[in-house]
Order: sequence, then C-alpha cells, then structure tokens
Amino acid sequence: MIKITFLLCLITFAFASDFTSLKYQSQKRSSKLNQIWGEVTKNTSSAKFPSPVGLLLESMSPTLDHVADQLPEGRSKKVHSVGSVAKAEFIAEKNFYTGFFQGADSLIIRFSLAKEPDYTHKQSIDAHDNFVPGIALKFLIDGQPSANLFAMHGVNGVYSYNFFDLDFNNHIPQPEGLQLKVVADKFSTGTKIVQFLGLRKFSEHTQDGKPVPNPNFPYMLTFKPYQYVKDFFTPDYTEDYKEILKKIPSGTLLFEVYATLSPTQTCKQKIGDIRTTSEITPSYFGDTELFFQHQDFTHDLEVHPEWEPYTPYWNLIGNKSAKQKESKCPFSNLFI
Ligand SMILES: *[C@@H]1O[C@H](CO)[C@@H](O)[C@H](O)[C@H]1NC(C)=O
Ligand SMILES: CC(=O)N[C@H]1CO[C@H](CO)[C@@H](O)[C@@H]1O
Repeated sequence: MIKITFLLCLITFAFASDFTSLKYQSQKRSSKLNQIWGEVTKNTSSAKFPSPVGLLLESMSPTLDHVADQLPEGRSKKVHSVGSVAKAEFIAEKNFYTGFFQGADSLIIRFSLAKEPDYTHKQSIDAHDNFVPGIALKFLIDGQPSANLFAMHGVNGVYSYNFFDLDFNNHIPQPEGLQLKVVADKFSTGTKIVQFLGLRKFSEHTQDGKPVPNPNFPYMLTFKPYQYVKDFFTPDYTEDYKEILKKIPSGTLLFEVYATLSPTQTCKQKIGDIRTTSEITPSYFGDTELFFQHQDFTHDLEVHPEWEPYTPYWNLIGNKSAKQKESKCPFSNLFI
C-alpha cells in the first residue's frame, strides 16, 4: 500500500510541470497560464543562439504534429531561438468569427528574431536581412490543447531596428536570401505550405472549452502595432530589442488585430486589440522549452477548398506560383 502511494506520488510529481500530458491539457486556462508563467519567470536570462546547421539535422514533423506547450524531449529551437515573453489578452470587437475571435484572456506572446542579429552595423538600413522580427501567440483553452500562431512581416525583415516598424501577418511573402530559403526548404519536408499558418484551430473552441458548432475563421490575421508602441524604438540600433521591450508596462495595448476574410475579399476588418497583462521579459524557459505548434494551413483548406488556388506551395526549386489575391473591398471603412 505504501509502495503504491509512493508510486502515485512519483507519478503526480513527474507530471507537475509537464506541459505535454493529458492531465495538464485538461486543466483550466488560468491554471495552465500560471504554470507557464511560473516557468517563464524562473530564469529571465536568455539562451544563446544555436548554430542554424542544427535545423537541417532534425525532422520537421514534430513542429507540426506535437500538441503541447513544451518542446518535445531533446529538441531545441533552431530558428527564433531567443526572445521575450509576455502574458496578454485579446479584447474582441464585434465580428462574426468564432472561438478565440470573440475574446481571450489567457494568451502567451513571444517576441523573437528569426536569426542572430549582427549589431555591429547600427544604421536602420543594416537591419535588412539581419534584424528579422516575429511574434508567436498561444491561446490557452480550458480542457483543450492551445491554439498557436506565428506572424512576421517577411522573413527577411525590415529596413529598421524598430521591432514594431511594420505589421505582422500570419501569411508571409516568399523568403529571399539563401539562408532563409534553406529554412523554407527544410520546413517543406513537414508541409508544402510554408508561407501560411492556419487559423482553424483558433475558431473551434471558446476559451472556456466549449466546442463551437459552426466554426468560422478568417483567411489571414494582421497585427498592427500602435504608434506609441513603435515610439519605444528608433530606426537605428541603440540597444537590444529585449531591453527595450522591458520598458513597455503591463496593460499596454500593443496591436490592433485585423482579419482578412478570404483571398478574394482582402480588405482588413478590425476585430480587436491585443493588450499585455504582464511585463515583457526575456526567459530561459521561453527560449529552450516553450513550444508554439505550427498550425498547418492544409487544415484550413479542408474547410475552404476555394482558397487553394491562392496558396503558394514551396518546393526545393522555389514555389508553385499561386493565383494573385484580389483586393476587393465591399465597405469603405475597411482598408487593404
Ligand atoms: C539561467 O540561465 C542561464 C542561461 O542563459 C544560465 O547560465 C544560468 O545558470 C541560469 N540560472 C539559474 C539560476 O538557473
Ligand atoms: C522561384 C519562383 O518560382 N518564384 C515565384 C513564386 O511565386 C510568385 C508568385 O506567386 C512569383 O512571382 C515568383 O517568381
């Protein structure tokens, strides 16, 4: 009897900070958020950038198939390896999408660069193909695995060291530059759609875990940084972006969120705002353990096969050219 109790204790202990198990997934979002945040803030120093060569040596499929908030055992982040993490909420405005899109109070956002930046050249122009910002967002759901997304401007970044210079989209243009093409090539061994990330999973449950009978999700999301958030930065390099992010207080409205309905109705409708509910901190756990699953756009195409002709497929010599999106806007209060 004592032995069994001991064994049970051991098992419970083994699951105590495991962000993969069913026991973890079945908890309330607030509890999962607190556990993740506890790990995030345990060690607020950053990990080191790994050698990008490592990416080529490992299988891509766990990035797509691993359903958890923690990296699979023995894996590390080969791109977006170093970053800062915050808790946040999505404050919805009136819209007809479901699940997350109607509001979410338990989000984790991570701010990172796709690759190690070279800060020896400090002028804004030197940021191109060097300083490549991206965000990842995790939507925690009661009793269900989280939904995750990544958004960037383009994988080659911008002509500015301002992390918030340009909008972030979960669809990205074709990567340029050999190094990033190699990443896309590698990625394409997991999915042929490397430029788009799916949103379907965001629509299927409300944050309190209720399944949505008729899920409705947009084609694309755009995160538009507020001007006063941009103003924390300058176009030229002054200090590492993670130091600047530390100055943004908890409770700051960071982004306006816009939805694009479809590839043939590409005007953007504002559907809400993202506001931080904590400081934005570097994190060793964030760099080494926190996992954001890539949601395969193929699942979105199952619901919307009419989007397929507009979808770029990556292959080793480039991309299969996709149909150009059409920029029709039915209402003048929306922008393209
Ligand atoms: C925090 O992480 C760094 C690695 O970035 C490591 O060198 C340091 O020992 C860690 N500190 C603690 C208290 O674990
Ligand atoms: C290398 C390559 O084939 N690039 C093409 C990818 O698709 C776009 C249009 O979707 C073309 O403009 C590129 O030339």
